Formats: sequence, C-alpha cells, structure tokens
Amino acid sequence: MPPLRPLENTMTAVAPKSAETPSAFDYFNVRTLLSEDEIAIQEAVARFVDERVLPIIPQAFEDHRFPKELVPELAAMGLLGCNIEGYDCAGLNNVCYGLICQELERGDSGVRSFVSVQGSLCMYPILAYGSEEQRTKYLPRMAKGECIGCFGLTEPDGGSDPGTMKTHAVKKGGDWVINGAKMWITNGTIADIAIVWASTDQGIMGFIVEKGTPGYTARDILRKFSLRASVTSELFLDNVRVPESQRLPNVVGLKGPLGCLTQARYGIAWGAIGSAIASFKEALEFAKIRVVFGRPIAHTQTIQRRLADMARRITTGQLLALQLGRLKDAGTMHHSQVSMAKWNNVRMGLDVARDARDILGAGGISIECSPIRHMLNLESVITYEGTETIHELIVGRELTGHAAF
Ligand code: TGC
Ligand code: FAD
Repeated sequence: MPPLRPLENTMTAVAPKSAETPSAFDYFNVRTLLSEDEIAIQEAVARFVDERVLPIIPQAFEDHRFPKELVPELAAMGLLGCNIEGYDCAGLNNVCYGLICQELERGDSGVRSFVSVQGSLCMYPILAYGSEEQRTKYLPRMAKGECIGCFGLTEPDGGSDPGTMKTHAVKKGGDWVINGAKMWITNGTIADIAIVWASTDQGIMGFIVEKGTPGYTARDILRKFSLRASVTSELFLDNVRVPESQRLPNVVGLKGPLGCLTQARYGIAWGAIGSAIASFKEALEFAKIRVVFGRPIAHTQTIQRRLADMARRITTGQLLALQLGRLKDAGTMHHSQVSMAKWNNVRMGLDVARDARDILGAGGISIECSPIRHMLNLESVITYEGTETIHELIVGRELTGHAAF
C-alpha cells in the first residue's frame, strides 16, 4: 500500500472517488462535507482494514495477540504520527487522522490503540515538548515503525487523578534517577521507548526511557477480556538513570501529559464510530435474513426501532466528530469539547455494540460475530483516556466553573 499524502501527489491514483463503500454508513451524507483528500484517505484505510485487518483479527483476539505484523504496513501507509508535519510524517490534517482512527477501529480497537499511542501519546510529546535533537532522533524512526513507543502515566494506585502520581525523578549531577511503577500501559513490552511521567521537585516532567536502560523492565498484563488484540503492560522503574538529554525540556506540570491525552482522546472520539458502524451493519444484515415467527426480524417494530436508534446515534456521533475535527484543524478546539465527544461517542459505540450483540441472538456471543468483540474492547475504551465519569465531570466543570472531581 503506498503512503498516504495530501492530494497533490499519490492519493488520487490510489483511491479514486467512488460511491460509498460497503463498509461505510452515512445516513446524512457526511461524506459531502469531506474534501477529496479526506475521502481518498478514508477509502484507502478502509480497504486496508477490509483486506488486512478483518481476516486476522478474530483469531488474534482469541489468541490474546497483538498482530505486530501489521506495524510495517501501518507505517508504510503513513498512519503513524500522520498529522505531524515534517520528520518523515504524512502531514495530514486532523479530520484525516480522525477518519483513519474510525476505519482502524472498525477493524479492532487494538489496532487503533496502537496507532493512537504511537502518534498521539508518544510522537506528539516529543514533537511538542522535545528538543530538536530528540525530534530528529526519534520521530522519523517512529513514523517508520522502527521505534515503538508507550506512554506511562497511570499507576497501580489509580489513574483518574494522575497529579497524585508516586513515580518520582531526582536530579543527580547531570542525570535523573527515576523510581516508581506504571500500570495498564499499552504497548509496554513491545516498546523501544517509554514516555514516562514523573514528579520532581519542580513539578511533573516527562522522560524518554529507552528499552534496555538498567532498572527499567516491563511485564505483560495477561488474562484480559478486553482489548485482547493489544499489548497491555506494567512498567517498573528501579533507580533508572537517564541523562538530562532524555528529559522533555519544554514542559513542566500536569498540562504536559494532559496535552497528549487531548490528542489521543480526539482520535478515540472518531474511532468509536468505526466500532459502532461494524456492529450496526452486522446486526442490520442479520435482521434482514433471520426468520423468526415466519418473517424476518427486520420486519418487526422493535427491531426496526432499535436499528433506527443505532443509526441515529451513529449519525450524531459522526457529525460531532467532524465538527470537532474542523475546530481542531482551525486551532480553536477546547479540550472540554474533546471530552464531550469522547464521552458521547464511546458510550454510543458501546451501547450500539451491546444492542447489536443481542439482535444477533445466541450466535452473537461467537467470535465469528464482531459486535461482542467491539463491545468487550469498548469496555476498555470507555475507561482509558479518562473514564466516562471523568469526562462528564470535565464538561460539568466547564459549564459551572467548579471542579467536582
Ligand atoms: P487541571 O487543573 O485540570 O489541569 C492542570 C493543567 O493542565 C491543563 N489541562 C489540559 N491541557 C491540555 N489538555 C487537557 N485535556 C487538559 N486538561 C487540563 C490545565 O489548563 C492546567 O494547565 P495550567 O497551565 O493551569 O497548569 O488538573 P486536575 O488535576 O484538576 O485534572 C483533573 C482531570 C481529572 C481532568 C485530569 O486529571 C484527567 O484528565 N484525568 C484522567 C486521566 C486520564 O485520562 N488518564 C489516561 C492515561 S493514558 C491512557 O489511558 C492511554 S490508553 C491508550 C490507548 O491504548 O489508546
Ligand atoms: P480509578 O481512577 O481508580 O477509577 C475507578 C472508578 O472511580 C471509575 O469508575 C472512575 O470513573 C471513578 N471515579 C474516579 N474519580 C471519581 C470522582 N471524582 N467522582 C466519581 N467517580 C470517580 N494508562 C496509561 O498511562 N497509558 C496507557 O497506555 C494506558 N493504556 C490502557 C490500556 C487499557 C486496556 C486500559 C484498561 C487502561 C489503560 N490505561 C493506560 C489506564 C487508564 O487510563 C486508566 O485505567 C484510567 O485512567 C482510569 O484509572 P483507574 O483504572 O485507576 O480507575
């Protein structure tokens, strides 16, 4: 698959504008609000998901295995750090990034998670808070998938209030010595570098810790019922010594990691639409052919009402995400708007997946059907990157001016 780039080069040849693909759902012609670039990029990623992700993902989920073999292809298409300009990144706009997340998550939340963590949680902080040396050292290799990142913020004692983190770093001569532990870290054991957030006597700071640094270890969290096609790990930092040159020099304070979360939450708000579309379309097709009491269940009022409700909620989510993307591209997006979109769309995706699972009847519990996989995945997605409650409270604070955390 050739790399994705804005239209002036490859994309028109790769993906000519065509009618709506079978994997799409677009009740309000949202597609007419997209540019040719955006449509072409969405279609290219949709084809990749249909051809390369969907055939392998149920087995990967069952085997509790992240399909790492996809990484070179994700990189070759330019999907890693795709909304970064320069450093061998694709330089796409944020609507394109959102559409990419939507298509990847139509495949599986684990694949979208990999891309979110790499681009939004690891490449973004190096770009936004790193030195020029750090950018040139890491970003091109990360865009090529040659260097995988993980993002260590959450700790065993709790994730919703990261300001109380126990991991700390102390300056000793020209080095920093980091001690602590991180929990529930996507990509942990497959990562070549970890962005580790630690408290210091000057406030919270970020460090780039390379795999193999003495005292730094990672261990997988096994036996998950959710995001089984994704690596989730614990990180341990036992007197890990890194030079000052591995500290992200341009940010101090919680706004550092929170700024990264805004980028990743944005992608998740789009991604959940993909899960919902996959679940909805499977339920819709099944309802048309499943004959019960002498007629297809799609002919009954309650099934139609449920399908219509799914369509309504997906459409609302699509419009919300697109406007969020336009605000982000215009540079006027506020992080509480991202919270509302992540909250709305992940809740929507989870509810649609659960209802689709039910419409599929007993067969809906099989790995052969995608809604139960999406539903189980979205149980993580509604928790990570800020739980649903945290996002409700962020919007509540924005409305009232009072933090109720
Ligand atoms: P608060 O006073 O609100 O903020 C401290 C400073 O940060 C600024 N800020 C933000 N900046 C950018 N984006 C945001 N979303 C921001 N939210 C706040 C804020 O303006 C302030 O700046 P300054 O200059 O005044 O210092 O801090 P708080 O302690 O009251 O925070 C409250 C709360 C609950 C909102 C925050 O702690 C929070 O968001 N908690 C949830 C934690 C979370 O989402 N963790 C996610 C871990 S990573 C993960 O889950 C990856 S999953 C990856 C995958 O597989 O896809
Ligand atoms: P807690 O913070 O302990 O919350 C427990 C419950 O209390 C939740 O229901 C919460 O909504 C509720 N609650 C909390 N505060 C309040 C309040 N004030 N009022 C009312 N209710 C409240 N983290 C990373 O740093 N990097 C990663 O790559 C990463 N990947 C993840 C991958 C997976 C698969 C999962 C499941 C998690 C991942 N996380 C990661 C961690 C994730 O961000 C945290 O799980 C999340 O922030 C919630 O933290 P917690 O699990 O400690 O829950």
